[in-house]
Amino acid sequence: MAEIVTVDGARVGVLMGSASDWPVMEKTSQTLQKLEIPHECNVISAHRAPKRLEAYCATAEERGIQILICAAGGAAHLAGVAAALTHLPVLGCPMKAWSTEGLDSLLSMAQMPKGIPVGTLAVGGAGAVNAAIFAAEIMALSDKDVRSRVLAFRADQSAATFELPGAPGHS
Ligand code: RP5
Repeated sequence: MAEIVTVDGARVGVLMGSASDWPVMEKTSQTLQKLEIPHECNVISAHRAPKRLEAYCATAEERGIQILICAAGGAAHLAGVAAALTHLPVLGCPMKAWSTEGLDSLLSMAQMPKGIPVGTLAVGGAGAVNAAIFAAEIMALSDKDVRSRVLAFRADQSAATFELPGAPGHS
C-alpha cells in the first residue's frame, strides 16, 4: 500500500476517492494555498482502500488536522465514512462521475442519516473552492491571522467582481 502523504503543520486533510478527482480538487488545494492554510492531499478510496482510510482518520487529530475535505463521485461514501471514523468536521465535495451529472454524488453526501454530519458543498469546481474557504472560515473563529486572510480574500473577490477587462472605461 502506498504511504499516506503527511505534511508537517498541516491543518486540513484533503482526501479524494481517486486520482481522477484531482483536476477538480486541485482547486481546493490552490484556494487553501491562497489562504495560507497548510494542508495535505491524499487519494484514499472508501471502497478500494478502507483500511487506508481508517488509518488516516485514526491519526489525523493527533497530527494537528482540524478539518477534513473529502471528494468522491458515484456512490461517494468517502465523506460519510470519514465522518464516522473521526469527530473532526468533514466537508464533502461531490464529484461528477460517470452518470447523472454528479447528482448521485451530491445525494450520497448530503443525505447522511442523523448523528454523523457531512457539510456538503456544490458539485464540482465551485464546491471544491468553497470547501477550502469554508474550512478557513471555521478556523477563523479561533485564529485571528486566518480571519484576517479570509477577510482580505473576500475583499479582493468583491473588488474583482466589478472588473470588465477591455470594456470601455475599464482597465
Ligand atoms: C469515486 O469514483 C472517485 O471519487 C471518482 O470520483 C469516481 C471514479 O473513480 P475512478 O474510476 O476514475 O478511479 O470512487
